[in-house]
Amino acid sequence: TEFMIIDNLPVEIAGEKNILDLIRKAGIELPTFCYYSELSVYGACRMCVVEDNRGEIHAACSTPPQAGMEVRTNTPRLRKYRKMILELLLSSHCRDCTTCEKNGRCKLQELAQRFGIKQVRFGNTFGEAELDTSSLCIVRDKSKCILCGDCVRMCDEVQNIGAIDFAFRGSKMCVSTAFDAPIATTNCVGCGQCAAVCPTGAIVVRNDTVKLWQDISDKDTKVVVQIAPAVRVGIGQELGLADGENVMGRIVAALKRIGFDEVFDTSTGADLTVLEEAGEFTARLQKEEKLPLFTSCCPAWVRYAELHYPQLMYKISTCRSPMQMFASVMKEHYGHSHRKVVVVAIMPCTAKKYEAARDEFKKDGVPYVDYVITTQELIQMIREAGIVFSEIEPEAVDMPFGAASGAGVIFGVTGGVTEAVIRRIADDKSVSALRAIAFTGVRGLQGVKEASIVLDGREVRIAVVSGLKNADSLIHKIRSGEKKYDFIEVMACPGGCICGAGQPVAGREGRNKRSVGLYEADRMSSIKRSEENPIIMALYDGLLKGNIHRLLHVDYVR
Ligand code: HC1
Ligand code: SF4
Repeated sequence: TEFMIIDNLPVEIAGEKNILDLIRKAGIELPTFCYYSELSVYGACRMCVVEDNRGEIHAACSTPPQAGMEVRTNTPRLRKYRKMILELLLSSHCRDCTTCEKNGRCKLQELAQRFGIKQVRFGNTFGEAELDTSSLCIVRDKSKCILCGDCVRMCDEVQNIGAIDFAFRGSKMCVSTAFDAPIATTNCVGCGQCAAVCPTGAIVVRNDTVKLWQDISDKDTKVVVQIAPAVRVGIGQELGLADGENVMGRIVAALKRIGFDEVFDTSTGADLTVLEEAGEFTARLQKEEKLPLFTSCCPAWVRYAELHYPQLMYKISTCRSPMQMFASVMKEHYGHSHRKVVVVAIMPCTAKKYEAARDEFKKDGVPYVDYVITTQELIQMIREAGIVFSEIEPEAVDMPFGAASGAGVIFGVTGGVTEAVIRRIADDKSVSALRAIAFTGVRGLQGVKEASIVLDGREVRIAVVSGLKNADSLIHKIRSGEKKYDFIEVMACPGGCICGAGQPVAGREGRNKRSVGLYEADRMSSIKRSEENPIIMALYDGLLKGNIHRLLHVDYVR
């Protein structure tokens, strides 16, 4: 074994790519703005500098570990250096912290506090706020950008989109779209992953809570809400509970206190999606046509396909996403209410804001989903209402849609949609078959997974991808003939919706916990298969009769 000496202590080198990872492994939280282990190393912010025993300074993120090397992470020189960097950043940064969307979650604010910055020795050079509010998903403000490039690398390296890049040089340098066009007019798909990695308020999730509060307090409006699968395991950490803990019951209770009239679970909508998608898939298998079937629940993926692979659109499932299926059912069900009915969806996702606004999902110009509120916005609403989340008693969702299967809950993690569909189409309905499905290869947070099952003697080949670059590479392999599949699940966010940009940001450990939390919720649920959900059966016998296409499907190909 090889060691490095970090602050006088030996630390074993175990395949770390750089000293930064090694230092963090040793329990020292070295500050960074521009380092994400999943992205390429940029080495621009210089906050992670360390000093070796000869007095030389190294950026820890871009220095590989060397056996016997000795470094210190906190010398007077390094502290001075870091303060200087922070002051320079602050001098060119709009500092309206108290009214900033990122207030309390901003890395620049956090590090300024941590390093005890009490004054900025340089004159302010920042200009006016430069807002781009063209997108329904995110808001950009160039005046808060610190040029770490995290958004640029995320958009290009993980999502294969490249909607933003560095422009100009020197003091004019900024992150920009091509020709500075409004972001909504570019090939941005709204996944929001740029906002998830942005350390400051330069890219934030669009906040739609102000108008929603008005509707909630309006006596003549009935406000019906659905909660997405991933939200229940993504919210606890910020509200005094454990990350990944399933806190669905508390969310329901909090929403009731805030004033929502009826509270439901999007997993119920997911059960509808499973039945429809499984039916569609088996029909295509029988006719051997329009294969592979691509899933359609992720609006960022659908947008990506529209922009880059229009010729593949006919292979995308015609199923509306669970959010949309459920919303259409709700609007139909409550349509006769004497009050105005507003449907809210609490989602881990920024792209759902855009999905809700698509023309396909409107009736007489009015969207089926009136508001999409992200997990982050819900946290803010809960705080604003003064609800002590860790102390409220959990409550159950309302009738008449108050049941969901475990299959519907696991939709929130990559592979979940696939597993839920396999449960539906598998010939063997035993408990052991259920367990075997979990081990086909569909579980796990890897970006690309493959599985295969046998249906009526035919091998069905399945791929599960998350991250749009992974999706793109897979499509290339299919085109070249290297790969062949029948069913492909695509989620834009690496790891699936649990890592949606509307959720509080999670590290690798947090993601694992969220994933475990959803599978645990499935294990605890008394209904495992979507077709066993009595609500779904009642819907097919009632409201959905003769309305299946109108309420549950969509034609993206025009
Ligand atoms: Fe998702 Fe879905 S799983 S898309 O990731 O199919 O957002 O959670 O609600 O619609 O159910 C998101 C999550 C969500 C839909 C479902
Ligand atoms: Fe939204 Fe989920 Fe798609 Fe991410 S993976 S863009 S959270 S639907």
